[in-house]
Amino acid sequence: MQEPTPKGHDLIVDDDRTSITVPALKQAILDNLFYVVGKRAEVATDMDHFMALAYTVRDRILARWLTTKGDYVKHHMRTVHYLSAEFLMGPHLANNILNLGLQEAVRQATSELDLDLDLLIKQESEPGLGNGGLGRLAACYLDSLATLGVPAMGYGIRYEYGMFHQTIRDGWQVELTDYWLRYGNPWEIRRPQADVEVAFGGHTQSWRDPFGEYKVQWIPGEVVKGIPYDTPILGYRSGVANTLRLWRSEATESFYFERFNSGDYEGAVGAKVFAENISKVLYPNDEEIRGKELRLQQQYFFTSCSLQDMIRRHQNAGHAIENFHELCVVQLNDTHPSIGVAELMRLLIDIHGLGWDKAWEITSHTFNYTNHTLLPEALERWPLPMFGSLLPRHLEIIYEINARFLSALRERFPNDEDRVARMSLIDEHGERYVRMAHLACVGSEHINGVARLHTELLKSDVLHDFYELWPEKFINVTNGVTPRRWLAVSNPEQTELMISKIGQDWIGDLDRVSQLERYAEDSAFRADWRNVQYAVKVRLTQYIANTTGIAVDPKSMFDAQVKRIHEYKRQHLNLLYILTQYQRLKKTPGLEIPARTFLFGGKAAPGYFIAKLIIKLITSVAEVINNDPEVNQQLKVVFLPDYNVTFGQLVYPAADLSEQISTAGKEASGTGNMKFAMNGALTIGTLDGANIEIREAVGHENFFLFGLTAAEVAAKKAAGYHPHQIYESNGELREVIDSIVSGQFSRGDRNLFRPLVDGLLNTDPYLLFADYQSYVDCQDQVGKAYSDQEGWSKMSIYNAARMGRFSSDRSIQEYCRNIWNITRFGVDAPQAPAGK
Ligand code: GLS
Repeated sequence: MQEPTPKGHDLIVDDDRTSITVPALKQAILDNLFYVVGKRAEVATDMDHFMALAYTVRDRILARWLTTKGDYVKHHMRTVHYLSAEFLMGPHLANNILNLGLQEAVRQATSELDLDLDLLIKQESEPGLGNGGLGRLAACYLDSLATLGVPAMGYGIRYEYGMFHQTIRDGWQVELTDYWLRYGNPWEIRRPQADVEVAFGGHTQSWRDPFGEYKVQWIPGEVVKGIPYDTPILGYRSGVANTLRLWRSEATESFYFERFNSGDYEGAVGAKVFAENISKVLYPNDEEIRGKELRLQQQYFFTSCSLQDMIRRHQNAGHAIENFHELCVVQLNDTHPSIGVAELMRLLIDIHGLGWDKAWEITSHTFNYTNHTLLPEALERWPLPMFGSLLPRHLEIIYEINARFLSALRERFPNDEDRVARMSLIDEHGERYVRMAHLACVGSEHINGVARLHTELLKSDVLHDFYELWPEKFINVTNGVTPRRWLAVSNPEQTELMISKIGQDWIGDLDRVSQLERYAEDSAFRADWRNVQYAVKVRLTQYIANTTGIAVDPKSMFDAQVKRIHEYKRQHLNLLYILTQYQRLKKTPGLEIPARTFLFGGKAAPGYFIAKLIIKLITSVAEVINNDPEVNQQLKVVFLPDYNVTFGQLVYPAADLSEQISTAGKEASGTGNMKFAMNGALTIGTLDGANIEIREAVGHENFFLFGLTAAEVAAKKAAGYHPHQIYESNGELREVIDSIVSGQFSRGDRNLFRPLVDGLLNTDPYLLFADYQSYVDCQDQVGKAYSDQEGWSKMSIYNAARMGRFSSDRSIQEYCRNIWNITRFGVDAPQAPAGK
């Protein structure tokens, strides 16, 4: 079906209905409660009131949204399309209220209605449509794009079930389904008139047309429908609202009824199940692929929907298909949507009748590819037979792209068949695979890593051959995070203190946070800073008591490691230090160390046994330590279940110390490291990912550095690494390892943690033992530094004041300038009404 072209948008203005005065807001909440939710105030639940408030806020976004859309079309603006299998948006309400500038008005309106705004905000179930950093980065980027007024659209999948919920039973992770849509989603608008069809399977037919042109037709085995659901993404006080368009898969009536009517009832139901399955559930694996067919179906489904939609909108706006790449730019968020390269070729050639060369010119000037990981297990490859039976036409196109690419390569590097084999889009070593990262590299204008070290390692290692061929394609864009959600929304106490000294411009322009620096030397300000941090810690303390029953002391140092559980992130290195301290305290009761609360949070992929065992070890160590009166005044260990965006908003502001302790060369960037430091936490970390740049920005003296560098890690591995020797020679480490093996933390069971310990003793692929002593020494330094509260506060303020560079606004400006060639933004954007 045709989506109507926007018209009449200039007529839409803020009217009486969407006024932002307190009386109007109150009336709107009551109206929405009655007319949309269908409840009277006397019987309405907190959830009903949340819904009424969310609709009230959404009503105030709509005019901006429709106007923005209309303006982009009217002014023929080059538009970024951010294609991502994951968007980890987190709850919208508080963020939208902030971005609209309605914090005070909404607080007053709700309070006059006897409603507790904070309680209503907590009702929102978060759209957890992502695993971790990659999906959350996409969400931060959408916020910045709208804030900067960049014409942009996010495209992804509307998973019916998002990231699983984690509970802990008997110390183990247990996964529960995430029914995030149970109560409905007040932010999205279903747009069935803009549906598209996506084909799978079947076969192709080819022929020569009367002019001798080679033509191909794909006769699919299945066709499904993609229905878009649109969510407005409002910029911070910019008056701009971009669109996040997520696709849901449904059965096409024609396919379904044809089979039904011909008596093939099972086939009809099967087709429906096939269709609906595609957008059913998010794969809960971060940085790992398993060659699952459904995942390829998901990737092709949303990529095809999005490209068809882009072409349709381009043509509806009156533009010729030949100019597609001039107005449309696509950013591939990792390799997940990289099938788009072959799909755009198919659409341009088979559907829009262009020749190969013109289609390739358009395609190779449309796409850009962001790589997000160096882990070899995350480089996507699809077994050729599976790929060919699901996407037969795309395989043909990929063969053709490959043939042309390899022949150019042979010309450039004659007699270098090893290089040709390494770079081919098809992996021919043993079982044959399609290499998606290679498809993305060949089809993209730019390729970027997400931190300086990461980009350098892409160039020197993972994508070295492509770098040698096309050095000009490689660019670094260090990640950033939005200070709106990660400071202004999540840390109102610190925000208020900052505003009292340096005003509020930094929320929209984080470079201005540097004005805070001069207060680091002001002892009265430092006292205020500490008071604020204490209040925030009390908030988290209450949450911990309510969710885990564990009493922690807000005066103790909050030492936090929250992120996915993964061996390379080394939560177990953190544990080795905790156990070292435990042994020391047991040997020397009364040992003077500052009290510390070790906070862990994070989910393990359901099939990742060692990661799950690490969780079990954390919870087991916690049980022993927290119940040991000899140590539990100085040490506490807490595993906080179900770590997600909502919960991150509680943890980042409350941490004193941020653990960023991955093996150097493994964490592409990290973004949690930025959220912590912005909130005034100090970092203990390796020279990995963005840690390196954070350390440079905040000053070496305000960062706790330890461990091997990426180059040293590589050299050590190459020289032959023997963890067992380190175990033999390091007394403290040996005692710690022996205590785990002895069953001390597993109720006498000596086998429970054996797989973990044996892995460390025998191979230790992430070099925990090599970094152990350096980490322990550094942690001891942290302890000493914390004892000097004045000194610590100074370092904390310097951290917060020097994080301007890590705003996602800076990253997006770099993408605009260096990758997307978008310079005109914000120009025609309508302005938000003044006032708070
Ligand atoms: C990741 C990396 O592991 C993170 O270091 C990075 O910050 C993030 C966003 O670029 O991407 N890659 C991935 O597959 N999951 C991630 O979190």
